[in-house]
Amino acid sequence: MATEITDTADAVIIGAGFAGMYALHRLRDEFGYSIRVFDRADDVGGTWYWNTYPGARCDVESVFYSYSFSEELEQEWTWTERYPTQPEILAYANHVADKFDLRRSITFETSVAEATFDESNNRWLVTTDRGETVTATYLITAVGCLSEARIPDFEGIESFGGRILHTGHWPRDGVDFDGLRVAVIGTGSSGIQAIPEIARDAKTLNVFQRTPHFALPAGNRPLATEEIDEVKANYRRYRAICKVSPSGVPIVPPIGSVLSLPDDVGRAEMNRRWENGGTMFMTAFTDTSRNEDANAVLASFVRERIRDIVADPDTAESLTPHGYPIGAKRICLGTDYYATYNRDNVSLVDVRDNPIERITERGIVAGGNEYELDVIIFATGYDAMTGALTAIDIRGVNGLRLRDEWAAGPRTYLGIASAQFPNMFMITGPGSPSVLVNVIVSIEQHVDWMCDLLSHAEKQGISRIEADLDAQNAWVLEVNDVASRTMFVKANSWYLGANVPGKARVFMPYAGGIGPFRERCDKVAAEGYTGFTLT
Ligand code: N01
Repeated sequence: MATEITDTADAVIIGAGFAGMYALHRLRDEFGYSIRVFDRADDVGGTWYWNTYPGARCDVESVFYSYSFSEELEQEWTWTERYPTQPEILAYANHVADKFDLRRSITFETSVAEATFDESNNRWLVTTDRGETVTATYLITAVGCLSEARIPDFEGIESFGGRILHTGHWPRDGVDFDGLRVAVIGTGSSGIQAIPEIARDAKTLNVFQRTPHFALPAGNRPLATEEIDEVKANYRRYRAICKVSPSGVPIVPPIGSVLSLPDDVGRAEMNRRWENGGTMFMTAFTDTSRNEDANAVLASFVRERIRDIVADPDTAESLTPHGYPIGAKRICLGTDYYATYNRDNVSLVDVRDNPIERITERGIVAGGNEYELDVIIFATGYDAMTGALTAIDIRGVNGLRLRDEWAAGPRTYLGIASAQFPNMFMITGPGSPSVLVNVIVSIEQHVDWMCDLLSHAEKQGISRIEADLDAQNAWVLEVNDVASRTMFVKANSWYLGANVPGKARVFMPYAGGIGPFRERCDKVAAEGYTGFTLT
């Protein structure tokens, strides 16, 4: 039986987070395309819609974690804190949706289940879980890099008599922890933000830690009016810096090689940056991201701070990261994170050597002890970068399935296209810098570059845009090569898929920085979209 088509569009966009919203705005309002956007949430915001856990905040400074495409938007929105809270970012997303009238093109509470490329007419056939079937010239995935939440497959989990939560799917009406015995499993960015907040309210908090992460003080604070005014007056200059910088934010320049500087000078700089808070601690020196001896200096400074802050020496030792370079796992920013372990109601359960054995009706069993609990919070992360894409049954030419093609690791050209999946574009796909940089700068670059390509295709009467296999193979090699020269490959992390049992161990993001990536993409465009076949 022929599939009944319920709608026809120029493009289907999957996801109404920051990537989907910007792609919608450009393609609908500038190109005049007919667009259907689908999102499983009941409103815009993507990651910032779902991550409403206590303490959720971005670790990119607010004034730079924002769109640059509209000067009017820049001037009318005023951030209140150095690092924006989740409610403030979501309010910003809502403001953008209102201002550009985005919601009328978005179908909420609807997931895309399948997308199949039809070679007979070079169109995608997109099916939702609500029974819609839309054909579109282009399929644009804006599904987020950290949106497929993961709960490890612990034995007995279904028998737990209390409440189970994941930081990435937090209840919208909040959770009252007053008087409750709570566990947090996981001490990555989400856990490190949530733990101090939950500790203030819960009766007891047990933190189950497998690998200690390096946490730096965020140094969050309200923004002064003069600071806001200065940024607003100079936004064009700041945005230009963000666009060409490696990480998508203006950086405080390094002062030199830590191995060459006198010890007291290096130490003073680390102290200064630690006190100031934020990730600029990581860029204090020129050599710490490539040279392990230099990196060890930075790491041992943080280890000393942990010992200074945490009163109990055994707990301090358990919280101290060893065995991998600082920055190899995503650096975390916290507020009172280490000091939280000095509270009487907080205990660290080190499950590195004694993993969680099972979950029972009453709680968690680890190291032969049963911890009785009312709530278990999984801060256990995501099937990152690929999980949300492979969850959709995407089929390219000859019915090839994306999830099969990527079984040994994702394969893309420039993180934006994949051979044999014509007319499909991934915003912040694997192979792009996205998660290693200010993601909004990355999103704008991807969407703008894709828009230029679509405009070129339209002018040339091209109906099929496909990445070449050779170009893709070369890009995959380059992504791996760039990563192999960094510290990122020296730890288990979600960048490598290491947090998902059975997932191929491949470094997924492009570690060369957004500035160099932009140059590379611009060169491809200037040379007539080399590495693509346009027919
Ligand atoms: O997830 P994670 P996340 N038993 O994967 C542990 C972004 N983000 O949600 O390290 C016991 O980092 C796991 O242990 P280990 C940011 O990019 C940004 O915290 O694998 N423990 C780890 O401790 C970030 O990197 C912001 O040994 C288990 C934790 O769970 C990304 O999202 C805020 C386990 C997972 O850490 C993901 O962060 C929040 C098991 N079986 C998130 N399985 C900001 O902008 C996993 N773990 C500030």
